[in-house]
Amino acid sequence: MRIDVFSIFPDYLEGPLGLSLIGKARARGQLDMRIHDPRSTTTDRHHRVDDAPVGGGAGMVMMAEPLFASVEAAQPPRPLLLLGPGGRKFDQSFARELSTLDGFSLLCGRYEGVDQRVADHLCDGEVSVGDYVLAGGEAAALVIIEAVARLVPGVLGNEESTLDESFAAGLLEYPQYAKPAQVRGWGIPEVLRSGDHGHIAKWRRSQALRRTLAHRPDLLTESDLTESDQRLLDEYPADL
Ligand code: JCQ
Repeated sequence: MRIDVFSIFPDYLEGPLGLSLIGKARARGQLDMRIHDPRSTTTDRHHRVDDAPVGGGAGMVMMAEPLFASVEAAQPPRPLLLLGPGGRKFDQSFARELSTLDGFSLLCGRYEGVDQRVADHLCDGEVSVGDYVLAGGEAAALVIIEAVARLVPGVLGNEESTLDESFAAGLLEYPQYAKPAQVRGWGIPEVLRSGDHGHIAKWRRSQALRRTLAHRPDLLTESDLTESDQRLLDEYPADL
């Protein structure tokens, strides 16, 4: 998969994208990630990438021409998505969609925004990672790249994790424990040490359901609770 990112702060991205899962996938050649700095394709003396808003007002707007020039020079994979709070909300299903592509590209805005002609005539869409305003699109780009990269076959190196996740799709995760059995006086639910894998699976599902009902009821409308789920919630008390 090829992912191109356009940012006037390439150093913000190069650190995290060289580490861990993504860094290793890049080193193996499974991810072709290219970071472009629009400032480097400017031809004016001052390498200008932003200017005052036409019509007046505070702050600076990213100019169209340096962004067009940078994208045209790179010939990045499409879709080219602009990051900003006004876009389509990024979620796991959006991540899954992007993970099926041969590539895609991200354009990070900064300052008070980007010349509207970039959104209208250069980008293919706008994407938001949440209802808050960042100083720039770089942190949002990292969120998207990480969520997508771990879904690309071969990148995770542990295909079971995503398998389990899709089984429990739409629910929060069940609680996990590692040894030792006692940490500062706190133990581990007995069922997990029982060796009864049927019992363990049911307990985990009941916990995932309970957590989702408590913290994210929006993920679980009443109609999604099957009869067997209802029975599990009755069978397994909150604190086993
Ligand atoms: C992304 N949720 C918030 C900030 C303007 C394109 O124009 C702008 C882009 C940004 C950076 O992105 C975000 C964001 N998802 O703030 C302002």
